[in-house]
Amino acid sequence: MPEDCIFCQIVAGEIPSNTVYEDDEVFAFLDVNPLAPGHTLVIPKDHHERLNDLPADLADDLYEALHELIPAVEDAVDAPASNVGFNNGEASGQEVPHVHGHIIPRFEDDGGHPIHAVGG
Ligand code: DGP
Repeated sequence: MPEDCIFCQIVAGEIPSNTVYEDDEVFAFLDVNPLAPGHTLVIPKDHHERLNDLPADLADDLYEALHELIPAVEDAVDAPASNVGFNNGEASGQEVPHVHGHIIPRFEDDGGHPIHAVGG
């Protein structure tokens, strides 16, 4: 693991986080700067920078965790929907170069924007 990777340090327990989920391959925790209550980050434990860097079996593991976590996070904060997405590369806004999916709960009339508003 790169020594300076914040998310590797979170997986290793060297930086505290509010853990939402953990299995052998995947870790999920609350975002330190939440865009909505329950904003959760879902990451592979192994260090890979971009979503498209993941080996297929690890991508499957990540998707299976998302499949369970999306409704669980929505239920936890009583949200009817969520934005789910990955910033993939620095120019897209990826600040932490360790693959992470955002689950951002959304509420009726919360004033937020859909993902397709990027650049708009
Ligand atoms: P992105 O822009 O897609 O790379 O999102 C990175 C997210 O990671 C951002 O929403 C804030 C969050 N984040 C950064 N550092 C930490 C940390 O040390 N702990 C937690 N829980 N979240 C962090």
